[in-house]
Amino acid sequence: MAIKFDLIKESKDSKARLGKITTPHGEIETPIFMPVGTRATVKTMTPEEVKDLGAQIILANTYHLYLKPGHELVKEAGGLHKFMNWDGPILTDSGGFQVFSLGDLRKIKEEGVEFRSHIDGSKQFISPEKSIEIQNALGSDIMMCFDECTPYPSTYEYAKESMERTTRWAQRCKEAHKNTDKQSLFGIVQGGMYKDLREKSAKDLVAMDFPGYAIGGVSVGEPKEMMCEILDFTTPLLPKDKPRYNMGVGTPDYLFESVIRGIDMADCVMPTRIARNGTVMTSNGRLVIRNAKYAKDFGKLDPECDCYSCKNYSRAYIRHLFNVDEILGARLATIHNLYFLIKLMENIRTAIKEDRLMEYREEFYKKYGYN
Ligand code: PRF
Ligand code: ZN
Repeated sequence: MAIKFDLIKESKDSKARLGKITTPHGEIETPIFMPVGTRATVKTMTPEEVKDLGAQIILANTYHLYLKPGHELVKEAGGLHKFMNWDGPILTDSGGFQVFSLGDLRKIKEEGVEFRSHIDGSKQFISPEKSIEIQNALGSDIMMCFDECTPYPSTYEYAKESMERTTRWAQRCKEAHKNTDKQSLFGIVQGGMYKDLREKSAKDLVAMDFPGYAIGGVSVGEPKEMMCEILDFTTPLLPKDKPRYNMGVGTPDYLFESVIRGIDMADCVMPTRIARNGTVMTSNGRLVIRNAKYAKDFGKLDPECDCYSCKNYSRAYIRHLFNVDEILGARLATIHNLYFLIKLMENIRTAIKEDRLMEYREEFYKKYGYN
């Protein structure tokens, strides 16, 4: 097996866990937040900077790298780690989610998904086997099964057919995956908002014995309480001794709610995306740096933060950069937002260690302005 998961501690007052994932490119402490580097770059950051922020693993996307520059080129470069100069662990999403986000541009068949490239409109086809071929060429440490993220809302009949196809695709992914000693393939539980479908999906995937499991198809527009209910129901169906991943989740409240329900890994484009629009997360909630009220604010983005941006630059300076469209503004805001979530997860791990996660959550929510 290419990865090893050590369960270090289970909380008494929630389902939160502390763990360690050992990959061929290093160790990951869980629960972990994974910055997103869709096209083999965490936008605006060098890999050295990403590492210095404390990131232990990054995510890249099969779909985007398949279209450009092509997985064969990345393979020729010596794999994704070498191509992008990131020597830490990498997780690749399968392309399923990205292809399904194309809406009218795609057609689902048993064999795979036919779609038109969002770049040049060319006709493309990704099957479970193709997704694995691409991810094998990229050489990521953790690969994901090719799945359908069932939309919300969906009828029971649609969610059932979609989940059953995802399970058949998972079997095909497993059979297509040859590089098992260097790359670990995770299964993805689907089933929409229907508990019996979630149960069937989890049971069938667990029988296939994947080295880790994602809970897919949540945080897709449903109310937060519904995601929590699905997580509450689904995590106990998954093996304790394997990592669990909530895909595409990254607001502080969703991270807390996932971790207390037994989730070990999460990723999201949110921190890097909102940074480029000039929005930063602080211990007192979100702040839009372009706002006129920061014109002469010579304090830090977040008074409690000690990231590179907060140590060296003021709100007034960063606001100025955004107002004159200087790219350093996006870089400094990205550094801050990634650091904020990486630090939050570090604090969450410490709180689990010290048996005070629920208290820490209350304290954080009150200050951040949730509820
Ligand atoms: N499947 C895949 N990637 C994803 C999702 C999914 O269901 C989600 C939904 N939260 C985000 N990213 N393959
Ligand atoms: Zn900061």
